[in-house]
This record gives sequence, C-alpha cells and structure tokens, in this order.
Amino acid sequence: MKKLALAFAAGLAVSAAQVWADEAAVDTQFKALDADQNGVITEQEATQAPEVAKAFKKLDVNKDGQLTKEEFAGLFA
Ligand SMILES: [Ca+2]
Ligand SMILES: [Ca+2]
Repeated sequence: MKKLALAFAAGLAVSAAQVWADEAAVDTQFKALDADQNGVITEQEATQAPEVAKAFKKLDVNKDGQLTKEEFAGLFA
C-alpha cells in the first residue's frame, strides 16, 4: 500500500513538471504569434504559423475570431 502511494506521488511529480513545460511552451509561442501583443491571436496573426492557421477554427472555441491563450493551449493538448 505504501509502495503504491509512493508510485502515485512520483507520477504526480512527473505530470506536474510536464504541465509546467507545456505551459512555458504555450506562453512562448503565444507571445511570438501575438504580433500586436494585445493578448489574443487573430486569424491574421495566426497565418504566421501554418499549423495554428490550419487549426484556428477548431481552437477558437467561442467562435469570436480570435484565440485567447487558453484556446491556443488546445493546440498542445
Ligand atoms: Ca494580437
Ligand atoms: Ca476565441
């Protein structure tokens, strides 16, 4: 039982590090694409990254024509 708890704790630590790395990647790429730095990526700004432009409509969950960082993170999910 104790072994199981330890394995579980180790698993959590690994996934926390993974999440942190992903968040840093999202942040870096989001800022790189947000040309006017207004905190959202428009379809125009997304054309700089073909993989984002291609997924734009799917990522734009609320269909307002721009991606928030939360929506953009869907690309990495
Ligand atoms: Ca922008
Ligand atoms: Ca949106």
